[in-house]
Amino acid sequence: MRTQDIMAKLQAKYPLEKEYLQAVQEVLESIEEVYNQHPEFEQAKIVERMVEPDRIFTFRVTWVDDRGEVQTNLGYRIQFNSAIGPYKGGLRFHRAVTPSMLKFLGFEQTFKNALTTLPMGGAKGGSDFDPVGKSNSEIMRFCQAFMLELWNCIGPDQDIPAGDVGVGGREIGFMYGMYKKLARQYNTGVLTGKGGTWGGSILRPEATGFGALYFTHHLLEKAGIDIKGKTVALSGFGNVAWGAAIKATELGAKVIAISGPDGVCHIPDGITKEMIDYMLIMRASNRDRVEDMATQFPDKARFTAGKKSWSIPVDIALPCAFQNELAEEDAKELVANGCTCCCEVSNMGCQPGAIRYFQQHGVLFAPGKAVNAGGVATSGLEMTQNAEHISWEAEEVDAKLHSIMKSIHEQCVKFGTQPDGTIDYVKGANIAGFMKVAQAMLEQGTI
Ligand code: 2IT
Repeated sequence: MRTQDIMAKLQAKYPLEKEYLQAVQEVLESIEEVYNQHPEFEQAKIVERMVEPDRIFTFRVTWVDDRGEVQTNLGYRIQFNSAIGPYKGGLRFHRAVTPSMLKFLGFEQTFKNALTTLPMGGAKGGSDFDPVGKSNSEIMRFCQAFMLELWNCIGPDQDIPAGDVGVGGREIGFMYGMYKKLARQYNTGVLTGKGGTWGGSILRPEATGFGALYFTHHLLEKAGIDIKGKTVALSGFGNVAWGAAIKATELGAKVIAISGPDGVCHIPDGITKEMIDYMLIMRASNRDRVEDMATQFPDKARFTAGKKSWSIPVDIALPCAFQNELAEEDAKELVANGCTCCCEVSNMGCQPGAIRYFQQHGVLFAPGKAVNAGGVATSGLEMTQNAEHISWEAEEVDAKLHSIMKSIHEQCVKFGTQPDGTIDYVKGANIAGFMKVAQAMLEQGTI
C-alpha cells in the first residue's frame, strides 16, 4: 500500500488524534521515496505495523490533595516499538495530555532513539495531572499514586521511563522510591534521570540542551556559519531551555529571549549565569510564569505579556517548550526579522506551515527527533552505567554525548542531501531512523 493510502486509512480511523496524525504524516512524506525502493518493506507491511503502538496501558490515578480532597487523573504508558531495544521514553505530566499526544511522542521517540546509535525502542507515557500550583507534597503523592499502577508495566530490560514536560529529577525520585517498595527490585536502571548519588548520570539534566547546541553547532558549521556572536531566542524556561542556555552561552552565542505561557522576557544584553540559575528556581516553584525573571532581574530582563520569543529579532530560534509552539505566522515574523536558523529542541515544536516557510526561505531547519536526541541518548548512557554498576565522570559523558550528536548530524547529511546539494534535515532524520527500525522489524519476522 502506498504511504498516502496508509495515511488516509489512519485519518479515517483516528480522526480526532491531531498530533499523532501530524507526526505520522511528516514521517511518511519523508520516507515515501525510499519506501518505494524497498518492496520487501511493503510486502512485510512494515509501515502499517510501525504506525501502531505495540500496546497502550491506561489507568486511573487517585490521590489526595493538601486540602484533603480526593483527586482523580488518568495515567498512560504507550509502548510503541521494541524493534531495536527495550521500550524507552519519557513521562509527561501536563493538563493537556491525551492519548493522541502520547502516541505522537511515542512514534517520534522510536525514530529518535534509532538515531542515537544506542539499542533503545520507543515509548512515552504520562498523565493529565497539572503540576502548576501544586505543593511539593502534592507532587509526591501524585507520583506515588502514578507508580502504584505503572510499576507492573516497566522494568530495566523491558521499559525504562524518564522525564519530559512536568517531570524532572524531583518527580523521578518520588517515582523511583515507590517503585522499589512495590517491585522489591533495587535495580536503578528502571528509570533514568535519577539523582547523582543513586544511579543518575552526571550531565543527564543538561543533556537535552547541550546535545541540541552541539547539533546546532555542527549544522551551522556545515553551512560555513560560526555560532559565536549570534543572537538566540529560546522558548520556555524549563530543564531543556536551561541546558540550551548554558551551552549556547558557553559557545559564545547570546541568549536574548526566554518565554513562558504568560509571555516573553527580552534580555537585550544576553542571559547571565545568575539568570540561568534562576530558571531552576522558577521551574521548582511550579508557578509556570516567566515574568518572575523580570521581577528578579528588573535591570536586565523586560517582560511583555502575551508575546512569544519569536517576536524578538534573532539569528537563531530554538523552540524548547511544547509541540506546535511555533506557527507559520511566527516563522514569517522570525524570517522578516533576519532569522537564519531554527533547530527544534522541543518535540514537533514547529507547525508544518512553519517548517515549510523556513525551508522555502532558506532558513536552516532541523527537526526535534534529531536535535533533542541528546536527552534520551544520555539516558541510554545512564542505563549502561547502571547495568555495569559504575559512574562515569562528566567529561566522559560529555564526550560520548558530543560524539552521538555528531553522528546524528552525519546521518541527517547522509540521508538528507538533495540533488542540488542542500540538506533537508527533516528527510535526513526521518529516513535514517526509519531505515534502521524497518530493517530490524523485517529481520525479526512477522510479529
Ligand atoms: O522526548 C524525549 O526524548 C525525552 N523526554 C527523554 C526521554 C528519555 O528516555 O530520556
